[in-house]
Amino acid sequence: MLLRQICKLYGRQSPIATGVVHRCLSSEAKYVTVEPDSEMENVAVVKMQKKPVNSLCSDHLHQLATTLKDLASDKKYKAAILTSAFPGIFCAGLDLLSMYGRTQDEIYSFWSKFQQAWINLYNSPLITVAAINGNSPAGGCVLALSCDHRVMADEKISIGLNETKVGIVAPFWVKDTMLNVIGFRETDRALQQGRMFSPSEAKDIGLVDKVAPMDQLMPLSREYIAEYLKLPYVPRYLTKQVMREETIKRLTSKLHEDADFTARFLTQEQLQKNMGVYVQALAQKKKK
Ligand code: CO8
Repeated sequence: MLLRQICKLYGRQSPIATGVVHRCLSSEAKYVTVEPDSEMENVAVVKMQKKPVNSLCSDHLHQLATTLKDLASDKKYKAAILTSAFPGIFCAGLDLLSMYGRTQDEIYSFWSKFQQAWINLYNSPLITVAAINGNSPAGGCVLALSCDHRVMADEKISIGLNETKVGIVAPFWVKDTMLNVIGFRETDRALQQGRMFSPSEAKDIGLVDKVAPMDQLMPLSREYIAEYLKLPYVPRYLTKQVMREETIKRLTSKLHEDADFTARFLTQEQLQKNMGVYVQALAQKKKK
């Protein structure tokens, strides 16, 4: 109802009317799969498979969070490769329709799932590699940046935090995640511009570690994991946690404030209007 009212207010067609919203409301669908790697012991392959573009709705985020939590306590696995079941798309980021035309309570709940998925990935004791086999804007880039290592396909695809272009602002912990990988100067520039990087540009600034043909993503991910498996496992992961604990604590000490701020921020009238324009432009893209 509220969504319809908002769309009416801005003279836009409701996503509910178009049927797109229902795609994100199904709680039965399996959006994340885990399989043992076919070639390497102790390695789990975690695949996102939410059609059409792996956008991160509440269910998808929740499934990612629980998968990562389960893997962390599963003695069988020491490493995970995060990738997509759809070559060409790694992950389209947060589900825009979970932020557009929603109530503060809905956004609060959605945001809490995003926080938890990020914490479980960023803080995972496993050796984590993102095999970026497709476009990776915004939340997709956050997932990749939260892994220990990134290998990106040498295709016509891009990666980056494009929030300013969507009309929103990256939260402090997303900014920190990027900052910890590429440093202040590049993060400052990339975030303000909402810049998307080609694979080679991303490699140049250290946003990804390797660029390779699509069919080399898995072998290169395994190569990195094999090197890290030679290290003593517990000291390695404790060191990883020491390196990340301040960044994680900054969020865990204010989970509620962050979700509450986001819920209020995202429901502002002007912001919703801008997001509506963006969502509409995306929907129109195909028709052109
Ligand atoms: N959410 C929901 N639906 C999406 C999203 C998304 N993020 N991205 C694409 N879709 C939908 C499209 O609307 C389209 O729907 P339909 O089939 O009904 O027309 C369908 O997916 C396919 O999209 P495309 O035709 O565009 O597919 P392409 O393969 O040509 O392109 C891309 C794929 C590159 C992923 C392209 O769709 C794209 O650029 N999407 C937008 C991505 C984006 O801007 N994401 C930002 C999300 S915001 C976020 O993650 C913020 C994190 C921090 C927020 C801070 C808040 C305070």
